[in-house]
Amino acid sequence: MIIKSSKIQHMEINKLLKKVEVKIDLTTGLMTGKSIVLQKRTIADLKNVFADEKSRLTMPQNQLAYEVQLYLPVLDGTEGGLYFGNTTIYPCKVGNEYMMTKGHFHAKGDRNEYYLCIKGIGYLLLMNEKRECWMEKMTQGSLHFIGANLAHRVINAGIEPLTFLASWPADAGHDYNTIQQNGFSVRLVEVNGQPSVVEV
Ligand code: PAN
Ligand code: ZN
Repeated sequence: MIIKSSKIQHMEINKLLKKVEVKIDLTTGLMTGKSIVLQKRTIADLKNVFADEKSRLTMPQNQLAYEVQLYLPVLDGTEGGLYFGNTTIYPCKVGNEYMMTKGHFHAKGDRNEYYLCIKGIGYLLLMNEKRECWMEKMTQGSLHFIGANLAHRVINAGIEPLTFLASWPADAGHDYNTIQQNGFSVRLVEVNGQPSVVEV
């Protein structure tokens, strides 16, 4: 409907409005919307991720380690496309090692990514192709830019779930094999109740 006010013609805003597909609760990081994909990683899925494989095998194999919500509005591999997601890592240790994501390089090494911490306490572990590692502390509101050719993994070093949002190019792809075979060159373990780095 066209509303006439003085000489300017106004159009009802509803004519142009399209439904927002996804909403994010910024207090929890949870995403809602019809096109959200859910990925769950259990203890069983994390074979050879932790140093203490024996301890992992004694844990309930169906225990949830972390889960990911994904919004994938374009086809996988679309050049110029962007993806968005969240990850929640539940607090737990395997042996004395903190719960963490598998970690990966992007298959297209020059594709970058942002992580934004919503809640919890942990570390973003980064590793370059020379296997040099460094970390950034993740706390509510911390923003992390993951540059080219960096493997990335998030470690929950707290006692609450750690949730972060992420956005990355739709054609980045995920190389899990390199980390599955060689791991990162450092691990984060708990010693006397405190996080401590072990070189591998
Ligand atoms: C993230 C990760 C997510 C889970 O969306 O995929 O946090 O970690 P893993 O993929 O290492 O299991 C991302 O980095 N996408 O590129
Ligand atoms: Zn990534």
